[in-house]
Amino acid sequence: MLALPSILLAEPLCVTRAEHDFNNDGLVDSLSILLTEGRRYHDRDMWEGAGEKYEGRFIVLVEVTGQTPVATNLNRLFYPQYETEQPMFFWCSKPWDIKFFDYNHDGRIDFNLSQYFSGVANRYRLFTVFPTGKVSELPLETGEDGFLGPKARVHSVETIAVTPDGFTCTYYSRCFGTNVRHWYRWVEANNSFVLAKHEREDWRSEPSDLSDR
Ligand SMILES: [Ca+2]
Ligand SMILES: [Ca+2]
Repeated sequence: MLALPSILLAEPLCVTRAEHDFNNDGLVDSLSILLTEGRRYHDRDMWEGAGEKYEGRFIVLVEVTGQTPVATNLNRLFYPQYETEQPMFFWCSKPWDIKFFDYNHDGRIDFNLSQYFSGVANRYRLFTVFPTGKVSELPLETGEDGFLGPKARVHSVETIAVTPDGFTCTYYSRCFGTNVRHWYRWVEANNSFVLAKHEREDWRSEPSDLSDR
């Protein structure tokens, strides 16, 4: 059961929509995140997650030209470690786009997506889009909970950056009182990313990738 007020919508609400040619046939396809059950409202409670948001049950809908659209339950996709569907929300005070990269360099496009984690970091996962429209996670070997990345009020960012063998990201660690940068490397044999390196960055000023977007 979803631990949120369950409000049936007359029709799904579009949280964000992006275009890409997922099956490389020269025709543009699309990927949308849709709210299918829940609400759009202004959370005015005094906490770091307040603001205008969509909250409830979401799907990722991939529409590949000429094929049947494929819908994936996003609440389950983002929290696969739980037996029950977990609540999710997306801020919407300003529009945001899905950022596409090929994180594991296999020729198939991927994207990052995040959820609120704390006042200083978001929780991210990487997903890949198959030519059929299926969406699945690019897992981390030790990352049952995904990985921490930059705080942002948009839910997909360019600062989860591609490297020659994987990706890197930075977030502020309250534990260390400074920014921490992680490098993840794709291991084909394991079909997952492994943490290859991490480093503290004792920056003197507020870095740009920790500001709200
Ligand atoms: Ca296409
Ligand atoms: Ca890929």
